[in-house]
Amino acid sequence: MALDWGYGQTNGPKTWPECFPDAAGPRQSPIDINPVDLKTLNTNRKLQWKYVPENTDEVSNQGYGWKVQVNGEGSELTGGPLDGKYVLEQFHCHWGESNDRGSEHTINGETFAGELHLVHWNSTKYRTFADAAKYPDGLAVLGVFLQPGRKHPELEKVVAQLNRIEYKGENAKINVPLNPAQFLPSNSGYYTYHGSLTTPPCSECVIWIVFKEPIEVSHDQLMTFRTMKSYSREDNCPCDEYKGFVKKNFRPTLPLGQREVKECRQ
Ligand code: 1SD
Ligand code: ZN
Repeated sequence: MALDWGYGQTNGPKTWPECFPDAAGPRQSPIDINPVDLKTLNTNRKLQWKYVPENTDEVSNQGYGWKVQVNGEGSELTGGPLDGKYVLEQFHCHWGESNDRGSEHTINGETFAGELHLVHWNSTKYRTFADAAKYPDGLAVLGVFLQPGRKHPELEKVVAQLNRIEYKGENAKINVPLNPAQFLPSNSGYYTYHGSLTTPPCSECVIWIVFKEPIEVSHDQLMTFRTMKSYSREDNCPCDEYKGFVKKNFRPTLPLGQREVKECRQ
């Protein structure tokens, strides 16, 4: 693959296995969640989270989207399908060219305008994020569907910085406390299954927890995502089909195979 991986014709998800063999594995994400195939999650432990709003650090342009890095100290995701404690590492979003698609997971074929991912790692068993990402129970990612509606005030704290990180490789401090708990739908059940990172290297190390209820973000917030550039300030605009904009960054769904999706009504 001559180009960096991406979401275009020549470097998109179909080409990823050439350079990242895990991408062709049996435990890939995202998947279509079919309500007919669900089993019930057998646990009496409630999924619980605690975050430190002051520990949200900076937002960066990755060339394929934005990512907010978090200092995970004091954060905690426990219970539900998880054993031990997982700490927050970062959060980011996936979106599409228009509001009718953009989520990575789909529900019975239904797509959403976007999907927010809060990426956590197992600090009970592993020493660092990078170490945890080598093991099947290393990461836990919370997925939240985005649908067009009211402006999301907490997300706006990220959106307000995007014009400062127009180009790949740029970053900006988020200078106000931001509470990631505000992204999680209240009283929502969730689906859980064993999967992978949805971007290269597509490592099969993620316990996915996908909330059933979407949250609302505004059309303008989604439009601002699409103004990000996929190349750095010193480079020429690539002549790709998106004219160098991050118009879309979702991976299409992969087969469930032998896996089970479990449902928790919480
Ligand atoms: O897309 C992200 C990627 O940016 C990176 O953050 C990775 C974690 O190292 O996670 C994937 S994802 O599976 O959370 N989409
Ligand atoms: Zn993601």
